[in-house]
Amino acid sequence: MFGTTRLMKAALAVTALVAATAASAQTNPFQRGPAPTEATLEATRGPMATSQFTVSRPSGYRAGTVYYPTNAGGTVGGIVVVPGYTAYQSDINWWGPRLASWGFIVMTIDTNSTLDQPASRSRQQLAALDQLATLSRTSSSPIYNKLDTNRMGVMGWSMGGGGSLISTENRPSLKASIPFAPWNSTENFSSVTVPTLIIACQDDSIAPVYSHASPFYNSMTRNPKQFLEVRGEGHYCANSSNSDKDFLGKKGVAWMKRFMDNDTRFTTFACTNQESSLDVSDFRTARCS
Ligand code: 856
Repeated sequence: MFGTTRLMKAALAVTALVAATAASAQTNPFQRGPAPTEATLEATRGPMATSQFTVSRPSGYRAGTVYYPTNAGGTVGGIVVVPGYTAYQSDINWWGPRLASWGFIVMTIDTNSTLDQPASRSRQQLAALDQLATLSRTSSSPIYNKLDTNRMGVMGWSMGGGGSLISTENRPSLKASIPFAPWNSTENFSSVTVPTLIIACQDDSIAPVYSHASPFYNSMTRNPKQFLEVRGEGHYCANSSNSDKDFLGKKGVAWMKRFMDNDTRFTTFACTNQESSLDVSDFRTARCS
């Protein structure tokens, strides 16, 4: 009664052939959205629609806002962005919709105390990543079944950038990291293997490049890495308040797409410097391809 008929077998064979053909045309299972152009990467929003919600019961950190794509066409990677000393989500939250609209689930957080140091900021960042994973397994959550919990990344400003560097030391399974204007009390991040884009602010007097971003970058010897120094700007150079976000958004999105999605359509934008020296005062990179 339940035997497979000759017709059903033929239909199954055709289905398998179509699936195999589709798979050979699309070999990267993590690819989401269209191929980028300079113009689309520099635009205020990427190709996907986004929505957002407040985390109702933050676990291990004070508060969180989740930005997510509503039409990504599959699961996406997750990123937690941490602000700096005395700072709040509003200082860094422009990254939320910018990255989400290219196909990432992004949580910006407030820390338990605004005075928390980098190591504490890292612990809170990892707790927020873990809660993102939990939310993606919770049927009542807006991100239910939308997150690929194997592909997670970190970002942070100032002491939150120092925290992001510590997070990659302690959780090498992370896929990508972008500390901006990072501050930390020690300079050696030689154990980091996670692909790391450090955004430095040339005229930073709070986390001076020569004693923070630059030595952090130079200490790393094992990972794809990049140092992008924004000319003529201070400690807030990659924050919500900056008025020149086009190339920073492009670089941030490209770095995350290349290393969290393994999407080589973004390699040129991720791995080379295409900016005018009027915008970028120093550029270094290694093992990026
Ligand atoms: C905005 C990091 C000795 O260290 C400092 O004075 C210091 C100040 C600020 C920050 C930071 O996270 O800035 C974000 O306040 C270190």
